[in-house]
Amino acid sequence: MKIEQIELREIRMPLKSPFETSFGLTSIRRMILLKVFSEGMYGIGEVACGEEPGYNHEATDMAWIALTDFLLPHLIGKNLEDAFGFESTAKKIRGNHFAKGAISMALHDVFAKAANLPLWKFLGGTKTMLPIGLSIGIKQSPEALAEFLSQQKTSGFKRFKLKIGPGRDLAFVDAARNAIGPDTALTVDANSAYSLADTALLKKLDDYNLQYIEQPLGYDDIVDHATLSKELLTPICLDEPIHSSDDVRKAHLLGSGKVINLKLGRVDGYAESIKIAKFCAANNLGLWCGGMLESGVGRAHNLALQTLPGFTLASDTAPSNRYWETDIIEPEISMIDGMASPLPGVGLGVNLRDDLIHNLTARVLNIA
Ligand code: OSB
Ligand code: MG
Repeated sequence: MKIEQIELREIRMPLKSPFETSFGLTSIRRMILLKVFSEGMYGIGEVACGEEPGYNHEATDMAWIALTDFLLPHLIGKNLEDAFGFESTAKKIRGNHFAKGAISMALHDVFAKAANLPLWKFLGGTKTMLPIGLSIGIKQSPEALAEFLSQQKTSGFKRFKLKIGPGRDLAFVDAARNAIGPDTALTVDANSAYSLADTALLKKLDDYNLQYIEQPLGYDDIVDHATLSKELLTPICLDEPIHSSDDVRKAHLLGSGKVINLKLGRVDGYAESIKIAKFCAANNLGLWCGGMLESGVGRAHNLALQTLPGFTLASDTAPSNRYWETDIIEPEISMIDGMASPLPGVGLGVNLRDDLIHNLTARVLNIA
């Protein structure tokens, strides 16, 4: 397919309520929607990195430059054999994972449309019952967290994940465990806020029957995580340092974690994601799909991804109405009894709410 035109659009979406992690507070999400046009169709992807380089090195404004100055000049006008046709070019440009991820998403959407298939089937997905977990930002106090969780009792989520950080950890986990009871799946995500010097404190988390502890140590570390793994009974889940299937292979070799949080954007898109799902299945690693507070476009891609065999644990693809007053897609992402289904439409399977998107737009660039 020939890539005839590309549209880049930054949108700004106010979250229903601010989301706090150990690296910062987010109130308004700035994401970049990337559309590729070919043969009368389009495919769409989302750059889901943070507004600031607090999660990883990428940020919205830097991704815009990576796309306009370095990546898209190699894509416009190209005739691609298949949805992986941009991979070798993308590899020559180092880093900038979320920017590349959006290109991969858009290409897979448009190639799935050309094949007249739902994206999840185009990818080789087989799972149709997708368990969903909820990620919960750091609350003001353990009491506020317990109160929030009691309100979630009938929500159906298959797992609750608490954001934690130094000084906002044990008392919060204790309050959460008491609020939800001993059997509901519970995890924590530190977003790299601790070091090996905190081992004694992290060991205390073993008392709470957590499914896993996500990314306790350095955002680029897999070595100290291997040391920590040996000290803890609770499995470690890796998020930030995983950028490729090779990273998963190395982490597994070192024993850095038993569980992988896979984010499409963090690993450059679908090619590496598919390899990671295969590797995790073959090596008995737990796998689930993470989130970056995406709009419906990113959420729909995340649903398609987690239909691949290999996904074993509840994913962070909460329904649209968890974060947004109104999402930019129709139908919105939803779940029943904590389970979502892959979208049945051709390609990504959503319609864009262009009326809303127009009003949320901060800048647009058309490349032809
Ligand atoms: O570490 O998984 C993370 C949000 C922003 C940046 C990093 C993370 C998160 C979340 C939210 O945990 C997941 C979601 O989209 O619901
Ligand atoms: Mg995480």
